[in-house]
Amino acid sequence: MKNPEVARILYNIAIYMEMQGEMVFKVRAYEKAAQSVEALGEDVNEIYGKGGMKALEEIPGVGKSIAEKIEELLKTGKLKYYEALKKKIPVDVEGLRRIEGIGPKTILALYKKLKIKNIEDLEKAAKSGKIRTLEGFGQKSEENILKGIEFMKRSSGRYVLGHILPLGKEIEKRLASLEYVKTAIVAGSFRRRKETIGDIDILVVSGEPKKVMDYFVKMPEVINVYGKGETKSTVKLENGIDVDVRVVEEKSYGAALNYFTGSKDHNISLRRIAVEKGLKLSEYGLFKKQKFVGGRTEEEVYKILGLRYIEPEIRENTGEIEASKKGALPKLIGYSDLKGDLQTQTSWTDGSDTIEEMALAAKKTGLEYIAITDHTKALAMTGGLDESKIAKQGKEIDKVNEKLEGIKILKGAEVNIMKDGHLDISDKALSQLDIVGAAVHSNFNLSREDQTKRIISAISNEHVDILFHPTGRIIQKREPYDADIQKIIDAAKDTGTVLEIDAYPDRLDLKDEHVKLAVSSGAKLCIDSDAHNKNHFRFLEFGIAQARRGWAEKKDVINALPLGKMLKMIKGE
Ligand code: DGT
Ligand code: CA
Ligand code: CA
Ligand code: ZN
Repeated sequence: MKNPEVARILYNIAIYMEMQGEMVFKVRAYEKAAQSVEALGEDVNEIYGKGGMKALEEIPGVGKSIAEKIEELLKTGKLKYYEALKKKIPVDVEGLRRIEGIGPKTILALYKKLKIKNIEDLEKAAKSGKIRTLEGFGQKSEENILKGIEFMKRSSGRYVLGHILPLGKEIEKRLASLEYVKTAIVAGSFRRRKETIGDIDILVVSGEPKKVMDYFVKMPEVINVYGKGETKSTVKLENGIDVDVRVVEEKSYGAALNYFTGSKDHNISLRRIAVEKGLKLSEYGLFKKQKFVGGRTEEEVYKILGLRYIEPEIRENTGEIEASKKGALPKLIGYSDLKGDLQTQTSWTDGSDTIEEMALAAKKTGLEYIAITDHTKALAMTGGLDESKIAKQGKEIDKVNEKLEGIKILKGAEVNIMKDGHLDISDKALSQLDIVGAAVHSNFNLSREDQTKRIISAISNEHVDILFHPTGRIIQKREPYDADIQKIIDAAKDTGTVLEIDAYPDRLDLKDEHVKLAVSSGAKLCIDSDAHNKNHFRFLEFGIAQARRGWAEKKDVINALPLGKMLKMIKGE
């Protein structure tokens, strides 16, 4: 059993526990452990193989009892405790949970009263008007359920990039290391770092395609072979995703990589330019009549077409080709340009690790500073801090700062924007902090006008430095709240508030198009991991990818600045 499956079972146990009215801290313990396992850079089997139970207990958020459960899963592929839960309440908790607004308590009520076991049952019941008759539900909640089901259907069949990236890179590495393979690279939407991907497209250069095909269809993750050809095969992996592989000749590598990276619309525009120049562009190369004129590298393809090289993340046919022609492409922020991280949570609230552990992990990632931004009191379920706890945490941060070298810890908070736009922490307490991030965590369903006003009113508070996860969407789970993003961007610029790209894999909020709007409006951005444990700093890569997709440059991102300059910028000095 691999990490995603172990994490999935731990998440499901948390849902069952919450359904049964278990204590909040127990439920959170399973969630934290699940998050941790999901974010591990290493295979949990290897961790266990090398260090046994002890090594399992060293995973952030994993204590003895959860470690024992993981051990049972790894050893037997099953968990008696989980099987018993499923038997007692035989519902598809995972599926139902994916529908917005459906929590564990609702799942239980729907099962007890209407025998609803899965999404199909739920849709039927909602369509026939049965839900509105239940106590605590109304016509509005019935409509919301149907909307939620619609949304889920539209997004299914795609995978969150951050969940697939480690596996894609691992397969790429494996293929590249074969002695008969010259190059192996994942192309497609994966290479463009789109927030969700439909499948994994791999391009291989090899003189022995047959051997590549044999190896590929026999990889341990493969559960189905749709087709195996001489130079092209497609398989399904155990986690459900499809993988295409194609072997090409060295001479066509650039053209093929360009073609299979896409996007399709970008390709179509390139082909048009080729035609205008009397050429033909295909995945085999650039041709004049029948004669090959180039295609060994992507750089060569763009050059012959009279273009500057275009980074994969912006190949969406949204102006990059014109910009390239004019020599006006942005110089995208690089994957190692960040100096700090301005949103992290610790075990003071819903994170798993201490301030010191987080700081050390950040330092190891190569960062120079982090802000500790635990939740505040209105988010009671996370144990949010009040003014006195914030002050207490500040003292603790002073102590850790004295002890550690090479990393600076900033005092911060993730304060809640209340329904009317005021904050749940006093101005006086906020004035003591280095970094104040404000965020919406409630009342997602206000009208567009009220939501916009609420957010603008919050960021107009002089103490607020950053608007965290500005639209609140969760990929494949929750739509962004309805707000006028351009107005918010303008207000952010006017008030000197920074807009966050939250790098958490299923947030990536701002979206790429919002980033582009923010950049062209002159608002400042930051890219934060939203880390809830020490392994989460690697999420920053996904946030950087999102920033690049939105054409952001280093100068647009405040945490690409060294500490002193960043603080000056954020405090408007
Ligand atoms: P996905 O998998 O839905 O996230 O998106 P992509 O972009 O990876 O699309 P996919 O896997 O269908 O195809 C990979 C690339 O192959 C795509 O980005 C561009 C190229 N391609 C696929 N179909 C066509 C086509 O009909 N015309 C052109 N010009 N290129 C295509
Ligand atoms: Ca693809
Ligand atoms: Ca494909
Ligand atoms: Zn938040």
